Amino acid sequence: MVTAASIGSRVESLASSGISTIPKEYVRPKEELISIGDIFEDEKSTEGSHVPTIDLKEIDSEDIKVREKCREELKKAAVDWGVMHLVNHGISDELMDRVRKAGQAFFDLPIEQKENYANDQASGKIQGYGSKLANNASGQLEWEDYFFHCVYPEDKRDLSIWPQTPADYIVATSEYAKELRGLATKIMTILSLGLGLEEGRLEKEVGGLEELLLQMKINYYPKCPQPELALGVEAHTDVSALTFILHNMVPGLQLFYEDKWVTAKCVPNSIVMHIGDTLEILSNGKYKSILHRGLVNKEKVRISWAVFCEPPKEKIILKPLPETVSEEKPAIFPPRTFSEHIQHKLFRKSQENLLSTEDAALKSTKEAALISTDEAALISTEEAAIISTNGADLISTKEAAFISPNGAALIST
Ligand SMILES: O=C(O)CCC(=O)C(=O)O
Ligand SMILES: [Fe+2]
Repeated sequence: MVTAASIGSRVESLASSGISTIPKEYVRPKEELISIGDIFEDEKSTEGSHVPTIDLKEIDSEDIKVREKCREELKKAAVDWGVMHLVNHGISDELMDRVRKAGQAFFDLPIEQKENYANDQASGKIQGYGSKLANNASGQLEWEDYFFHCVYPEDKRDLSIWPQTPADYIVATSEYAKELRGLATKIMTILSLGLGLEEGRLEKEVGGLEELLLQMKINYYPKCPQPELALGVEAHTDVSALTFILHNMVPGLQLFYEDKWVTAKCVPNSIVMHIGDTLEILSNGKYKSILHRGLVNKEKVRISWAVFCEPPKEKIILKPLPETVSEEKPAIFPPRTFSEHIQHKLFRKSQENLLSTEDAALKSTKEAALISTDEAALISTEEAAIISTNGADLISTKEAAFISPNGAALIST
């Protein structure tokens, strides 16, 4: 029988082994399968809601009216959706192409060569080439390999673990990260003003130029012989402040909006931007961190380049900013460090995995998705280890404090 273990840990090697059915570890639970369709068909559909496209061309226009209209649209998309396609964002098509070419060329290398860059989650080496490890009894896996590394600030990068091939990888990716950092500042300026705060406030609250970390995860989704049974990335919200995503124009991203999975269109030269949990918390829920997932397909390899902008893990207490809290709108998130926030999500997920299959069958997609967190799992393997050994302790000390009304609402619906 073909199992994930018998073929090695890379999804790419599994995909190229000629199998026509996927190992059971990749098959999603029954209740989730209902919502997985053909991503190419979904992307063509003109029905229903669509992820907003925000044109940033006039973001700094001299004409106040023009500028305000542009900023208002960005703010509205952050409030309604928490995700959008950014166009005219100021990063050149040429630079984005170089980043895509470089990442693609790395993944085009033979697997043995990529293994030289393998991460080692067990020893805490989280940067590098990897695949999800089964972290629960069900052994559930995702149909992707990835490359994960810190890309900004420059003094926090470890260039020794970056791909040496192709030659342009380091130059193009560094340049792109610098440009994204500038874009993140612009976006946070507008989101600050949108909350009635001084323009530099959100930037400062997430660590400023020195402490906000940009971590890149190149998601590589091989062709899948049974795409109707698998997910490339399971449903989750990003823990970041903001996430910026490039992709190779193959559809796959879906957003859970108004109780339905909505497929993101492939918008040329755009960057997909998510509001992550960090800004959702700071804004007291005004800006949304939307659930999303990645589908795979039979015909085309999909690659996406996600850059997570994250506050420092311990230095900052994340909680709704006082200006966003009032008698009518009490704080809906208890204070936590970024690290505690991640622990909490992983803890919830591990609790979920303890449920029996019948219980699991009763769960709604929403609820399952809330608990899952891909990026979080990557960021903190040490924390996952703590959770599995000290789970019981955490139940009493942390759980009560961390169930947000948002989470509670999702559980009860
Ligand atoms: O591949 C995508 O478009 C989304 C990936 C994602 O959600 C993630 O890496 O957090
Ligand atoms: Fe994500």
